[in-house]
Amino acid sequence: MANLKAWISALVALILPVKASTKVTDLSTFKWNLASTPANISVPAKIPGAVHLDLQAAGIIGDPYHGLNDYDLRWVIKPNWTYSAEISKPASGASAWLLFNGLDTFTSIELCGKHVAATNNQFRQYWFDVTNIFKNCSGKPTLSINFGNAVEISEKISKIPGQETWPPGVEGLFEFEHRQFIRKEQNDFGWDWGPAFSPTGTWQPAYLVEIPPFDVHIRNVLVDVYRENQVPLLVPDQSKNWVVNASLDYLGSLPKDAHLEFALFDQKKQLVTEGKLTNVIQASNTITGSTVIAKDFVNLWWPTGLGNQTLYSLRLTIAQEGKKSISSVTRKIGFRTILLNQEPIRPDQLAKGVAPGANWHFEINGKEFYAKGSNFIPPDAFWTRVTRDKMELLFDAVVKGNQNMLRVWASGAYLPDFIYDIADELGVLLWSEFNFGDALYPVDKEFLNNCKEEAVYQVRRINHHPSLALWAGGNELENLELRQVQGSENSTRYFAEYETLFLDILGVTVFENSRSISYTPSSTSNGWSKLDFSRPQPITQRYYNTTAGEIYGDTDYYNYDSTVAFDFTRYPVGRFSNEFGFHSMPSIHTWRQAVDEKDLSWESEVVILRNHHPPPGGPEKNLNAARGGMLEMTQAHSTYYPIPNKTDPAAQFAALCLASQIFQADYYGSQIQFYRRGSGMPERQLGSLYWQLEDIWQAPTWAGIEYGGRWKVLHYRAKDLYQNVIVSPFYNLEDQKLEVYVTSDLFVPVAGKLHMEWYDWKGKPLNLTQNFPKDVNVTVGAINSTRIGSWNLSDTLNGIDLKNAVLMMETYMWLAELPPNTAPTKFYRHRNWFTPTFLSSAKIVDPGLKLTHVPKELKFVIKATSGVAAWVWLDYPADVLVTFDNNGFWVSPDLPMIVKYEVHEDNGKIPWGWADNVTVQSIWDFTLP
Ligand code: BMA
Repeated sequence: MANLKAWISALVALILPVKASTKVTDLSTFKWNLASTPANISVPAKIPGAVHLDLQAAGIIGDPYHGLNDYDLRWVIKPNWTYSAEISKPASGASAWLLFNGLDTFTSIELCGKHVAATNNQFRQYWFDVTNIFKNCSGKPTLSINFGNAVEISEKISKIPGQETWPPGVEGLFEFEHRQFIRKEQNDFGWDWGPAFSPTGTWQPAYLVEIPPFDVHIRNVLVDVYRENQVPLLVPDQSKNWVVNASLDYLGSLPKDAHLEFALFDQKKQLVTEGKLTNVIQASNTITGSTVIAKDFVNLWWPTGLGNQTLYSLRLTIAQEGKKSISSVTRKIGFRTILLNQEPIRPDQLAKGVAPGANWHFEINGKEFYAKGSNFIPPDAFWTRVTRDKMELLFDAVVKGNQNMLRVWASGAYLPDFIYDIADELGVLLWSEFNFGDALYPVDKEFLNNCKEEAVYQVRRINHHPSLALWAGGNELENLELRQVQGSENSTRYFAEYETLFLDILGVTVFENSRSISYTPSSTSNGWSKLDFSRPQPITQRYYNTTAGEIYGDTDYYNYDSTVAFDFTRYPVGRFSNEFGFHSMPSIHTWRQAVDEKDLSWESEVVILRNHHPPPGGPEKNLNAARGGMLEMTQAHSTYYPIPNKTDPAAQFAALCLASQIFQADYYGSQIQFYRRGSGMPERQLGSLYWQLEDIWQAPTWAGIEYGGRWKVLHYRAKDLYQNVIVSPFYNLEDQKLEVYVTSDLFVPVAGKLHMEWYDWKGKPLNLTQNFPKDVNVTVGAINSTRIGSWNLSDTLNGIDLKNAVLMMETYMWLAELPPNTAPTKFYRHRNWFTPTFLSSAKIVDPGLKLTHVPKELKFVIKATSGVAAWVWLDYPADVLVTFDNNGFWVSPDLPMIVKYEVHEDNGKIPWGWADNVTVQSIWDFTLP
């Protein structure tokens, strides 16, 4: 019987010509070997992978993140490394292609002993027709990819006669020099928060593609969703229908009469609409078409906190009239407009008190909103360790932290699609950047062509994600880099070169491919001064041509003189803050992942040398520089808080790490409140993105989330201050004037009460002789702030010891414009605290903290039994990852704090009894031995 079946199907196959289809084989499925002749090493390997990780897996090197391996493993990148595998031979009749989505960075590729190609850009997709090589290949085909030493190659390129040079200091030098000459993740050569491994390997998937005649393989997809008549950088008309423009890049060849079909499905997989795309054009292995979708057919996509994250699946099919489909592909899309509005301040804005100048804020679906978030850096030096699970955990922390936008910083890498997918689903806007930063770049033809290819691939790949908020050309180019060459001998040339790369190449690439996304050449800038869409490159930058009294652009702010950290009169007044910060230590638990027990000390050279701020400035260890950065932290926390002085060395180290985190959180908190208050000030400030969300490794950095996922005090403080409605004190140290503001970023006004109470440190209410309001009725307009009052503290606290006074402020608000006879259901409560002196000199007392675990309700209850507790910190053991819904808070005896928790499973195991090892402390504990 079985034989008969086989015989029949063989006969059918003979009679009916069955259409062969494209076969894609993931190159990871072959058995790879990694070898270096000079190093005399040959080990099993992985693709995608990295040389360091393969050597670690084979036991040749230890954990690259351990101790000072950042320096000690430098030999690894010296020799060339070859990945090789025997791969399968394609079926005859098909054309065969090698397709690489990411090679890091300099390779020479061979197949069957024949040279295929050389590559030199980590961020390009490469594809090679290897049909003929296979045809002439006798025996088993071996594919080998030889990786060169990027540090050495970049140096050679820098020495090419006639190569561009810049004045000293223009290239931000971290560890290895010359990163601006090569298209490799710039922080691979070191950064002030990371190591310099210069990783190498196939960092993205790679494929063998076999394509039969008249078939294709789609290698990249552009989908652009915009409102009819929409022009990038200008306010789109929300009453218009949607245009969906799709463009598929393919390998193989298409018949001339091929067309494009589409089908749009909602999240329940129900068909919304389908049809043929119109205006179909075929050119250079790309097929493009578009359609109009009626605006009422679809729901909008919104960022988290502002609405639903409605996604649709768009299936695109290349088909031929009367015949079967040739190939099809699906992308998740969302319907939204996102604009970076840099238009001049309008008369109606001026009438509302907005200072003249230009706007610089984002608008989602036609609405201004307050962007709350931080800066995203590469979450690992080795990208193949960045898993979906880890990124889901990180983005969960972003959303729980009340952040709606991340800036994907410019000198790392373009994010893989799975991270954009997570952002699409959770509603986290990703301001994305081309990977150029803290340097000026060459503009020779080859370099520009290379950048163009990179930009075309990345812009087209990423554009369909509704989370994509912006493309920026690079990091700190206008506010830092050009500033350094401005007025120099070759100033005009440097500015012209800058415009060539960042406007003519990168800007034009965005505009050629996308009508939906705004572009700005530099992360921090004064914005454009003119747009002229009759030119392919419409932007004229304002640069430094500013008028006194007017406000433009976004700001960044770093000041390592911590003595002025809380002087808010020094913070920049701009339309948006895209960077600000100060470094802090990770917790002792995270340190333990990377350093030996004996090194758990502030004085340990291992700990000190893992501090890269200020950067070592070269490949050698630089203890002096590193000590400088450590001292900044010491000075900061010892100025403002009691100095830990514990006898047990590990306890002392843990306390110092925590002290540095408390300063960091306090400092960022002060700035976040200042920027948010700006939404109701003449600057009409509409964004706060602090530096930086997360860590690349275990070290002192600006991060709010440690490597491994543990939240620092900062992430909790930012979560608290990124709530919709907050109450904030602003104390002017010079004239002792205290002002209190309530700020809201809701789209509609809120009303309610503010309760304020002065206590002494024991928690006893103070009897003020002067009038100070206890309960105030408050209303705050949509995305606005309201000043509650202004008091001179020496008058208000007349006769009271300033060191023994604490002010508690609490809002209790609801939506102001409810329909008649409707009771509010949602309340906006926020508690905040103020002390007229720094805690280092305040008369703090033992607050008598009591911690109770209520396992059934997944919560802890914290009581302060004998005084006000400042900066209460719940700590948990190393072998588990826990996040609390609040931490780093203050508690007074009148109101216990309830803290809910979530345990994040690691390998499905939660250590039994972890909660018994949770501890509670406050700033008071620093005073204990
Ligand atoms: C800015 C950023 C980063 C840097 C950070 C901390 O310069 O753009 O380049 O890591 O500050 O110094």
